[in-house]
Amino acid sequence: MRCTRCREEAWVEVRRHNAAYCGDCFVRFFHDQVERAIHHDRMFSKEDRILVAVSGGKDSLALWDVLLHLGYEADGLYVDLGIGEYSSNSRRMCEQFAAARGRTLHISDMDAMFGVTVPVIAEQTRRAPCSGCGLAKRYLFNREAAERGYDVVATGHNLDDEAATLLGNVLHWQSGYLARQSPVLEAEDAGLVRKVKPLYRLSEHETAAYAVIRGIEYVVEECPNAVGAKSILHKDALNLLEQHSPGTKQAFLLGFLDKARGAFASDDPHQIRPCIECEQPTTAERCAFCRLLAETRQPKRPHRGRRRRGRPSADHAKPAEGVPAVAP
Ligand code: Q46
Ligand code: ZN
Repeated sequence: MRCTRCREEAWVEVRRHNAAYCGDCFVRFFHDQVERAIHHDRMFSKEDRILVAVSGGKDSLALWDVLLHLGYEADGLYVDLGIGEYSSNSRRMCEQFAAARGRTLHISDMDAMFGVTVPVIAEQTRRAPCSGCGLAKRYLFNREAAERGYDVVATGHNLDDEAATLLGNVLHWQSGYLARQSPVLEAEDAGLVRKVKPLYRLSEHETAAYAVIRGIEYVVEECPNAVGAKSILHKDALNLLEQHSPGTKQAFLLGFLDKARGAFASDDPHQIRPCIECEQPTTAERCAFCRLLAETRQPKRPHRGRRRRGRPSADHAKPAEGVPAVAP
């Protein structure tokens, strides 16, 4: 197989574009796709300060790498969730990445800040770990970005993540989540920071190939709580369709964004006000994160085999989709 651009030996095939690239041309293709997303969706400009939510995984570190390469002003934020060895390994990867490039990495350590970790929240509240984890990440991404004066938070959601989330939301007709599924979530109210997903046009396979070609070291192990996540089943289903018909995932996602998303837009008036405890924006008196902390700190109730609540998301620095940046 030859590179579509320079006719050298091709390393990476991009079947949905009917193309294949050598290492150098693939990196160019990847950068072009990210630039295209940034401009097409007016995500940010060279003047903006960008905070990249990094998990130590391939997607978020690849994203940080591309943004720096393209000349954007991008720092990192790592949220230490306290999930044993997985958290310590992924934190180390982020620290190494930042140190090698001389960039700032902010760290939000849940244990140090609030005296709780994701396993403790799950244990005390009987929620599924990903439920508390997703809520904590959404809260901390916004709060850290707002307090540190960043204009935008960028997450490493890729085409596979977005298409799988869309499939899950369509299967259950989650109209509220469908309305909010977008590569850009505007900061509609004071205290909220814009959220963007510059990798939404690139597949998981492509971000992995980019990380390898660019020599980015990342954590390969998955979070132990990701086992059995519905999002993995949805990804498998879409991969099967993609195998038979390359371009299915992209057509599904981009078609939805272009033709269908508007149909779910709601004009529900919601009033945002500061949480009475932490002053972060919320639609309730006390924000969802403060309520979660209170629930966690209550004396433990006996476990009566109650079903765990909540749904998982696919990557540690990628909160479950469609859920408001600040839950009511
Ligand atoms: S880090 Fe957190 Fe993920 Fe682990 S606990 Fe679940 S949401 S799986 S993406
Ligand atoms: Zn609060």
